Amino acid sequence: MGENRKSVLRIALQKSGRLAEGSDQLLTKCGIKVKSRSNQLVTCDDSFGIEFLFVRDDDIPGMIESGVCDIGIFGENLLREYVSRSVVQVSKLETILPLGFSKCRLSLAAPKEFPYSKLSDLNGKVIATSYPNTLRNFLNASNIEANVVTMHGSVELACHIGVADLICDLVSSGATLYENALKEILTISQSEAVLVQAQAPLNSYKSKLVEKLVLRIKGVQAASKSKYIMLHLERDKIDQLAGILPGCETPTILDLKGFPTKVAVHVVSQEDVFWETVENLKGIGASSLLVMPIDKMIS
Ligand code: PRT
Ligand code: ZN
Repeated sequence: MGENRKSVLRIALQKSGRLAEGSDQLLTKCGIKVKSRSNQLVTCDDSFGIEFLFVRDDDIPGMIESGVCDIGIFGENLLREYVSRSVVQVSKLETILPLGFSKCRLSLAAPKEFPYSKLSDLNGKVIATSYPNTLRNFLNASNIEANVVTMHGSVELACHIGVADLICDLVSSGATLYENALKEILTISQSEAVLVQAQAPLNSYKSKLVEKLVLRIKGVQAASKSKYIMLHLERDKIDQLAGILPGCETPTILDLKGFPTKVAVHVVSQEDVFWETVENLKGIGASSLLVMPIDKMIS
């Protein structure tokens, strides 16, 4: 391990697939430039001191655990499967932060005609999945004896080709299940992209970089949920704002020249502002309403 490895934080990202775009977008919003991933295995952003490693998502947990890279972004589903691969379940990885994209769920699904009313209906059945460890854990915890068949891809075809009675696969919109005449019968776990590191501590230089990255990600996450709102309102209606706009306990109140009973209110709402909120604001007489996105939010 050379000097260079000590002074550059290495992050593993999925080369291409459902996690790649979300990871790039998040890092870009954090001011980190992810250089082209098309032909290169490794690129870097010198200004942040970070090196990117573009690999298949399945390789990322092992690379973090072995110290080939320091942190990585992949799905919680994969983390769960990786840490439950041994009977002892000793995790050497830990989630630093959930990232809020690539959301999906791991669900059991069966052909439409499969009679299902309770968990024990799964006893004696064959279930095909790419997540055998997670599934076995679930079955054990539920006292179900079923046979697990591992498939790497095209799991949704398993029932039709006679490999299994049910499948256990990732679902997001549900379109794949629908197209294959399958019905979702039970959700085993929810998943989203997560930022992961090894449990073993990083050197202080790298820890500081991770801290800096986490602070930026939290700033981006807080900003994406929040909105900056400006409006005009009768002064005696200010107290009613808190009931309509979550997180607006400390609005900035400004006098409006020529309108002694009215004020201009500037406020950050901690939640997205929907049309219903706007209509409720109009309901207490708000006018000149402006709802603006926030780029960064650091407390
Ligand atoms: O090549 P590499 O190994 O890196 O990629 P991959 O093919 O293993 O993974 P990829 O890119 O398909 O998914 C990466 C991660 O995205 C997964 O591990 C999940 O954390 C997350 N994710 C989010 C999903 C989905 N949504 C998803 N819908 N991963 C897979 N799917 C598949 C699912 O397996 C099924 O085939 O999409 C289909 C279902 O989608 P719907 O929308 O029809 O329900
Ligand atoms: Zn993969």
